[in-house]
Amino acid sequence: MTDPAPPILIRGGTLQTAETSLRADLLLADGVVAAIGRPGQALEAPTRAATLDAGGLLVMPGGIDPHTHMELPFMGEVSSDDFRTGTEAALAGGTTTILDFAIPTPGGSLLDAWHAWSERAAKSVCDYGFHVAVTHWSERVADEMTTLVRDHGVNSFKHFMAYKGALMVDDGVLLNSVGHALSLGALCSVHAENGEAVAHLQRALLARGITGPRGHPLSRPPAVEGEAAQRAIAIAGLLGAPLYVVHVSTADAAAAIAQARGQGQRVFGEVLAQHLLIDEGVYDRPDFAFAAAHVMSPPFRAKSHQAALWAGLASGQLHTTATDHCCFNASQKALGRDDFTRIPNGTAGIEDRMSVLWHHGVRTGRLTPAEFVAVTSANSARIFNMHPRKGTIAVGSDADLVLWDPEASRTISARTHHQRVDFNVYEGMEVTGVARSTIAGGRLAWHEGTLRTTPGDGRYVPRPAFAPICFPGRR
Ligand code: URQ
Ligand code: ZN
Ligand code: ZN
Repeated sequence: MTDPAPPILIRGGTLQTAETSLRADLLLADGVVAAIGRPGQALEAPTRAATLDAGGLLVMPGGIDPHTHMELPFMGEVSSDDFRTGTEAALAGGTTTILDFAIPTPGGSLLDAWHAWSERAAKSVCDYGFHVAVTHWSERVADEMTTLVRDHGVNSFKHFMAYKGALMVDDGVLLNSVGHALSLGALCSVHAENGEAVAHLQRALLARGITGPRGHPLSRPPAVEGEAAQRAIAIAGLLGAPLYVVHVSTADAAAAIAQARGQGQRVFGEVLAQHLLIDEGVYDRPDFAFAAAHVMSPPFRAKSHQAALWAGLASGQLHTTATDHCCFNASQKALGRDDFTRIPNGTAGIEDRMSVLWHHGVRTGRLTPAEFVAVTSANSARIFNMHPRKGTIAVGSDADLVLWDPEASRTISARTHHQRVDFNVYEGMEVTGVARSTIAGGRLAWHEGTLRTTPGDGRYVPRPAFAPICFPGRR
């Protein structure tokens, strides 16, 4: 752990949170926000303070990416960004906290997984937390969930309804796990795809000789997600438990969430920046490497689904944006050259989420700046019980900030990105909205194109359980 950073005085910026916009100076000290100036009143700089000129810039809460997979062992490979390189890329794009996933081996210990991921994440350069995956059910799983909530700052548990034979859980596991998590004041999330249907369609496509990447979306049509989302929502509703649906990619699932919310059920939806901007046409390219680079689950969809996702974010029926950053190089994706079901699933995105959402969200009028902060930071902080430590600008909040230039432009490319992967799904996209400086834990970690990080600067963020009276799921 490096020495504490000197105080930083941020002058002349516009503070933009999910609630307000304010022209004020900001003083950071000892890793937290120490003072917020009165509008138009210059804050005095203490001795030893560094000063950052934020004239013309927005000062926003650092982005929170609630869905990443650094160095994940998956489908016979390990995702290529580790916790150092992946969090460096996060900072370069204005993200200052990630929530990754500790995933037990099949039938393995959740606690062992949490310890294994904790060791891997120790080299992070920004703050991090873990959702812990439940991949089977037993009394030991229940006991370990209890220990993780009470002693390890875990308040969220993940369930994969897809990936039959690997991570997939059945309804029985979901019922047991969601019910137990509710008693602990913990929130459950689901990867909502019907894994049995996917396996069935995969077999049928391969039997017809469809082995290329085009088979991937054909084996996971929108109905596969819509059915699973409805089923998970029904199970949570039976138990009176809240639910968080990760990487909502279809109008089908978005509608299921909106309908449940309209009936008073506490369901949250997450949208990947990639699904908002990239469509299923990428699988039509004859070039295996290009199409395989886009193999992720859920797959990219027809453009009509993108409109439903944007509408969900603007209307508040979908709540967070993430990246599911889980990248594999071309040599790794080639594992599935003769069989699309063997292509490691996943794409990168952690470095570009904020810029693509500013460019395609705020500059098009789909999102206001306040809504941008809500969906890139504040809502994840609230849903996973990190607010107001994270996701806002308040005295005592972590000094996790991004100095955002709303007018600067950059062209996205694998040739220049910091993600340790040889492909960028946004390759060549010119975006307006750039992180000029990123401050993490009070340290100037990214400034004018240069990273200033030391492995281990990032800290584990324990997230307390919800008290029963205020638990978001209780009617
Ligand atoms: O399903 C996930 O979220 C992980 C395994 C990343 N891969 C993916 O294709 N989304
Ligand atoms: Zn998933
Ligand atoms: Zn994921």
